[in-house]
Amino acid sequence: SAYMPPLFSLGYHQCRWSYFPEARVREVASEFRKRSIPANVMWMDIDYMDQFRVFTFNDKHFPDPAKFNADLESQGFKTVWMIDPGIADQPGYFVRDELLGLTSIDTKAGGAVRAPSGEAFRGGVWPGPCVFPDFTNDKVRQWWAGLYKNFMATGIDGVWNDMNEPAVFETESKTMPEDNLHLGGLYQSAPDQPAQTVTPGNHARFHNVYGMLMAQGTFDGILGTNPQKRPFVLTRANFIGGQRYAATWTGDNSATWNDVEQSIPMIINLGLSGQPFVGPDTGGFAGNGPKDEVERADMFARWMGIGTFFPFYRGHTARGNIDKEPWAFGPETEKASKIAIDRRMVLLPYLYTLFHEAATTGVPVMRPLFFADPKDVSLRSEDDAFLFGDHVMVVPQLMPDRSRTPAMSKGLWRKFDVVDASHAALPTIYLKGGSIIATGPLMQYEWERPLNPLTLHVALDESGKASGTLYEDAGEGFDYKQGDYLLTAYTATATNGQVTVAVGQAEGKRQRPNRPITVIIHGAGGNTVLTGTDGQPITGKFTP
Ligand code: NBV
Repeated sequence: SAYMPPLFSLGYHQCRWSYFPEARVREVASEFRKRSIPANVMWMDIDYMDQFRVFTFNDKHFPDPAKFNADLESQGFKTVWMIDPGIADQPGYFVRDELLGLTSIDTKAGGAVRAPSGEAFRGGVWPGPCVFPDFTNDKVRQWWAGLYKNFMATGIDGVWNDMNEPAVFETESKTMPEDNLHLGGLYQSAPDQPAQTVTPGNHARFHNVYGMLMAQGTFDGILGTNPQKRPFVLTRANFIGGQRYAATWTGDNSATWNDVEQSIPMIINLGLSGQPFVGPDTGGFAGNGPKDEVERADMFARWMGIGTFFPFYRGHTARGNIDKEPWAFGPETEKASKIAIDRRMVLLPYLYTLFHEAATTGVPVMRPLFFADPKDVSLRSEDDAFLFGDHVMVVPQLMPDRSRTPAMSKGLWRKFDVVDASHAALPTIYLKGGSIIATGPLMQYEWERPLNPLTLHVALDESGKASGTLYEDAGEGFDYKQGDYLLTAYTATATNGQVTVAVGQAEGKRQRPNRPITVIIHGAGGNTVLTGTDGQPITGKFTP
């Protein structure tokens, strides 16, 4: 099943191709804090490298990566850096020499993917002619994993594997020729799984798994450098099974209404295909967006607004485009974007609980609307409105110029919000009757404060009952596998105008924090707010 991601990776990520030199990254990061717009992670695209050679740093633009990472960390930012599979074919470059020098694997090509001649295959990518690690071989993956030791030692928190289809510039297919040769070797999907032997074969056979195997090698490498931490990897190419190693994004979309709209079914379909940790380039990769500036800003705000509910939430855009940070489109769009990201941060405890559900049962984080009512055929083709877990229905208005009304699930749904502000560009959200979801304090980055105070949003069903769970652990590391977690089922029961909210069941060895709770009952006649202490029943009168 899917791996449990580190909590920091569920916040908002800011990327572009590329932020450099480092002063620019620092500037963008500081701007988030100055404007009180939450953000957890800053991303380094290919221009941080020395001549696009992976595992190197450009000393003019990033002269001291360790200091740079530490400074960002002190402002509450994690950093993710890109690593591509194309290795510059330049004698003297250590990664290339090591790869071709793995002659115990193959005397002619070392650990590289081979052309039919048996020589290492050469194909052009960013650095010019490149050789490519043969990730189908376990020893090559091990060597690859080892490269992360010095790299991660600079304080890097996560790795972005791009171009791993693998992309090759000058072939007609834009990838490797199908008759290239792969080594195969031993394959173990996880340390507790038996090793299988994978026979050698041509690229046609391995093409679809190349990216996933790269992500696996990367995951193992990061884990090897710090076994106490959960690796974060983002990959462009992935395969069924890859949810154990990496988040996947949907690649190079465009800043068009079509692609805003398409991002929803794409994420839903990836979720249904077993990949829960997925998201698009929010804001659009190719292009600046519509010519008209008002429409352009509106599109950006709407994209940020749905992004709140995507499992992976990252702003990104291509080289040469206008700035696309939340404040780049003027105060109105900045306001909408801030509310969108604020919502995300407040919803983190619920989102994290959904990831726990995905990791234990396989059910996706973002779900098609028909999951709410499989008998209602009108929901089958709905792909604007969607479910964020079982309890929340998200109804966006994506096309301001067209008046499409998304279908909605029937039954009891209470319109609600988790922050005190609203904006017309943002989706309307509904809490399902019978549900309780947990939310946290608004934080600028995820580890700023513990989950305290806790807020429970409650929508009672027709019989006056509601329930919902909260999963908590350290947000990092693997102690949860030894029982260091707390899974709480909260229940609400109403009789004679009184409601009682209590802990129904709890599981796990983690101690319940001594924390205040605010309960918000979302009734048809208005909201009722009750307060108390977690672990103790909270009772009071309420407005139905
Ligand atoms: O590394 C540059 C880009 C990256 O920003 C993008 O997200 C990837 O999908 N990368 C592709 C290579 C250039 C593509 C034109």
